[in-house]
Amino acid sequence: MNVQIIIIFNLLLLNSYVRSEWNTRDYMKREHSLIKPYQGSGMTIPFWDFTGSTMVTNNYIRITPDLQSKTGALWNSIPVYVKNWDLQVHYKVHGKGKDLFGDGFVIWYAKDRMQTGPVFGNNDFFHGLAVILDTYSNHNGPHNHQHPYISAMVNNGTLHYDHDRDGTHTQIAGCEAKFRNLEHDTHVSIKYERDVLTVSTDIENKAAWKECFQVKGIKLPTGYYFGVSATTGDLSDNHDILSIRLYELDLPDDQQNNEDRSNIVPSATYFEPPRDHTEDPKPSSLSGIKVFLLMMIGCIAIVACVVIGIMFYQKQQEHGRKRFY
Ligand SMILES: *[C@@H]1O[C@H](CO)[C@@H](O)[C@H](O)[C@H]1NC(C)=O
Ligand SMILES: [Ca+2]
Repeated sequence: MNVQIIIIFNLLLLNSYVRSEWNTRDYMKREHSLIKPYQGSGMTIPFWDFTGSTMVTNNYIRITPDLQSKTGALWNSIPVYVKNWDLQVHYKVHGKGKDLFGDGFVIWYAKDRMQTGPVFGNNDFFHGLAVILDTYSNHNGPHNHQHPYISAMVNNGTLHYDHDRDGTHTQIAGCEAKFRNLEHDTHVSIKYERDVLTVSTDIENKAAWKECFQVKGIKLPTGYYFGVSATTGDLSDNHDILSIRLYELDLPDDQQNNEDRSNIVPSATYFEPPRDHTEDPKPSSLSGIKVFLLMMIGCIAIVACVVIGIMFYQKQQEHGRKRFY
């Protein structure tokens, strides 16, 4: 490649970058967004419905308060016909609990709306996408990650979200994200572009997106609804939504744009290999150090057996020789 081509190539890249930046701003879809001031006339929010413990104030929408056994939800009332989008949610999860808090909240792109159920306040066996911001680890076993944890699940109506395992068997990807009880603003971006789902966070007060995970091969139909739901149980937190912004991503030369996606079934090509399918350890479980010590003792025992065995064998040989002569 000669220098000229490289320069032209870079200019093109820069140009498309700038353009997509502009487009991102230009194509905010008001009917799928929630920005201050929230209220229209009276207690209603234009384009949004809410249910359960959800409370609308001037500065935030509180899906659950920091009280036990609360369930709330907020649902967009207009089905989404945008095919490539970026949903940016400004949220705040906070509460009195220092070590114990929960349960978290979910950002939905789902077929059914306003249905109360066991998955963070929404129905199980849903159709669509769930991005789960789980603050409480229900699974006491050996998780290989910490909470708070962000994961995604795609469901065609047949999969059960297993709360007791924090959904590890059905998640397509996830990342740890310490988004709770922060002084500064916290944001999450859920980008769905050409069947690639990218979830990014802005929780470090840097005004920049940091990728949490990216998964290819995600098929989502059009005509579903955006929503947010949250629950508290024995443990609680305030789950607040400050804004939701939906940007249409303009993709020139996109063949998919002509494809009818209204009747496809949600699907994911790649699933994370299931993690711990093992049963929960008994309460008097072996801690890591105990397991290590037991393994050490086991190793020493094996070595000792081998050494004794060899000595015994040599003794026998000596005996044999003695007898032979
Ligand atoms: C639904 O998803 C499950 C699990 O991924 C899969 O086995 C099943 O074939 C899917 N069903 C439909 C109708 O797509
Ligand atoms: Ca959990």
